[in-house]
Amino acid sequence: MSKKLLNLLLVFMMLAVLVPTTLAAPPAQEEGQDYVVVADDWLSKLADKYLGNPFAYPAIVHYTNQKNAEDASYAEITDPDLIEIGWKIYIPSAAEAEAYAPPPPPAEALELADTLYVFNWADYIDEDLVTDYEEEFGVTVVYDTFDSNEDLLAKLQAGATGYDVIFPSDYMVAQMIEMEMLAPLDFNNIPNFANLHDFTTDPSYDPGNVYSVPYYWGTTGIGYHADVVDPPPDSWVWLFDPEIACQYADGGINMLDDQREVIGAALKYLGYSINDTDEAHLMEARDLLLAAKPCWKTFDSSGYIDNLMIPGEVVLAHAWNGDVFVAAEENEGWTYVMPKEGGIIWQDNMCVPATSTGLSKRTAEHFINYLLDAEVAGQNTNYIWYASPNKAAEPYIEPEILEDPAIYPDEETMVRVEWLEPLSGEALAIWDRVWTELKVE
Ligand code: N2P
Repeated sequence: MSKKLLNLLLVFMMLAVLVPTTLAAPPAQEEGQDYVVVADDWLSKLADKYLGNPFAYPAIVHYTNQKNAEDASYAEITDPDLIEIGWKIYIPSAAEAEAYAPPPPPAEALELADTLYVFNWADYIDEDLVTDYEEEFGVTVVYDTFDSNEDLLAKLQAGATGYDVIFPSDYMVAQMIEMEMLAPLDFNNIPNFANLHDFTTDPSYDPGNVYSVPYYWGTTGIGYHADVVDPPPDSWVWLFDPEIACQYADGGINMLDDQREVIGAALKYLGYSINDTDEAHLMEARDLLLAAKPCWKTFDSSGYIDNLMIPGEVVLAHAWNGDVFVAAEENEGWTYVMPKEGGIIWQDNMCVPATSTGLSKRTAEHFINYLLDAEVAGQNTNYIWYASPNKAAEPYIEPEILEDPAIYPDEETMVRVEWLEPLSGEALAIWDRVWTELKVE
């Protein structure tokens, strides 16, 4: 054999050894198994098949660097060039691939104002929720309270223009819409609106909820301490008939510092509508109120819960239902009744004043959305004891609250209650006059 031929044979023999190695296909990939990378092209075939399609089965190809045991860690392959011969590749099973949750894309940074100015009724939020909001979103909440819808309106009209979220009741929403004081809301920023009960949305005071989102609803009636007020009241006579009311003058009677509530209750007691504008009826109500006034201790709608909590301070109160139950947590014995003549039903709302714009308005809507979160709204209800319009919150609300007909009124009570309507012009002037007389006398 010539030397040439021998060389050729040697080359063939070498090829015979090498070819099966270099041209070998990757092994049939069985799921849930490790494979050691033995050749570059084997690897690149695998990579071609699985990389670049990271979320499709069996896409999660993991590797571990076997050469450096200390550094042996599994990770999703993102770059086949990083992998070398000798590394171990793991192909997950179908179930593993399915269970694999890709990390969520980074949340789009939410830009919010540094400070949010909130104007609400007193004792009408679990303050921990405000603190939680501040901590979670890095917004400082400046929180002020008002006594009544008229107080809220007067303060805004007097130039308190810095507020971003306000909480007017039904009729005041209608009035503020009419006065162009509210901003239309961007519901893209309030997806939790979907959590609300249908019967609380699209109200007559703001058809289509263009400007308002329901916050809480309730009734106005009489709170009494059962240890002292016996028999239990069932009528407004307990507050308006001096013969009865003055028996409790020493124990203490509190009236709400709220003209629509006080005059409305007197009209109801007299058998008229809470929205009556007949001057003779209003004079009758004025006389009734003036005669009963000496029996009362205070007009207070912001601090009265605290007084109800102090034994011996107050025993009878013209009251919003939830407040009485908050007081009862501290001073057992307080309970609430809707007088047989009927009373007032209301729904309070979250609105953005027209003066809040840009990032402030965006942040106001973000805060409104936060308060509509099911868990947040549930926690809030358990704290303030008012009926929540939030259907999704119900699993988080104490059954004791959900099942209490004094908080979620039964049908028999619902037929006796009336909604307030906005007043204007001459009618409003008479109401204002009656109220002023009552307060200054
Ligand atoms: C809570 C006030 C309830 C608001 N203290 C009545 N509209």
